[in-house]
Amino acid sequence: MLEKLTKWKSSFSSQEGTNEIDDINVPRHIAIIMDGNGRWAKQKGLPRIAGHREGMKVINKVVRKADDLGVEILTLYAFSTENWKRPKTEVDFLMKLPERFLNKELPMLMEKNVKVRLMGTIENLPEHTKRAVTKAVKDTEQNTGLILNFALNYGSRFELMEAVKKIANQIESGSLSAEDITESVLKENLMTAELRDPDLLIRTSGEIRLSNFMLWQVAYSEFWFTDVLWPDFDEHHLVEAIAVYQKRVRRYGGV
Ligand code: V07
Repeated sequence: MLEKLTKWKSSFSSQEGTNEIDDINVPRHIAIIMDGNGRWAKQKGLPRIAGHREGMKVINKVVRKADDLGVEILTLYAFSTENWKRPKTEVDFLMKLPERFLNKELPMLMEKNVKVRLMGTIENLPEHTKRAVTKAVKDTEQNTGLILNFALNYGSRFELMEAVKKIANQIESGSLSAEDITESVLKENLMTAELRDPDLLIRTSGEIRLSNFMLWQVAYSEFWFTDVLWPDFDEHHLVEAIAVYQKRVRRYGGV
């Protein structure tokens, strides 16, 4: 069998040595909980928003690397339905980040043929945020490369509740009967209807929980957790996560 290997030295790796990833078993959908921005700022004596700003810069690196490796879908948890509980000044700042990100990165996304899509409820967002994200989705609609899926004002329980409501409406209107509810009916009513489930879920900043993120979709995903704070995350960490993923899927394959 022909296996192309990419090798390089890594001094940061917990395993110390070369990180090898093979081009064949690259996870097709990677989802990331980008945690630790506030903590990063606090450790540096900076306001939390400085952490968010720094965290935004990381996305460019991760998108480029994921694209280079042939990842098909990259889902990023940008804002949860619970994040509204944060101080208003912080929420206001966060709501400016989609515009800031897109003003800077949309040319790169177009050049890389990246398709931006959203998951979450955009209705409740400030008008300026809504305008920026719907424009990005529209501008990149015809792109056929990496799907960059932003979870924005997203919560998995809300998503599941909405799916149940949609299904209930179909039953009420007579277009579906209760006996015909299958896993695929549920899947088709989720905000990820057109996407495959994540193969790999990454969470930064040392927290080992899902925090209401893609509860249905990660049923069979591999999880990779790291203590690295999101603003310190880079393409080498992404490669490390993929290398661990590949070791795990190869092990299953061997049995
Ligand atoms: C946000 C920066 C990354 C670290 C995590 C929290 C802060 C990019 C976006 C974004 C969202 C939608 C979109 C384009 C870009 C974003 C929020 C926060 C609310 F279409 N980063 N980022 N949105 N952070």
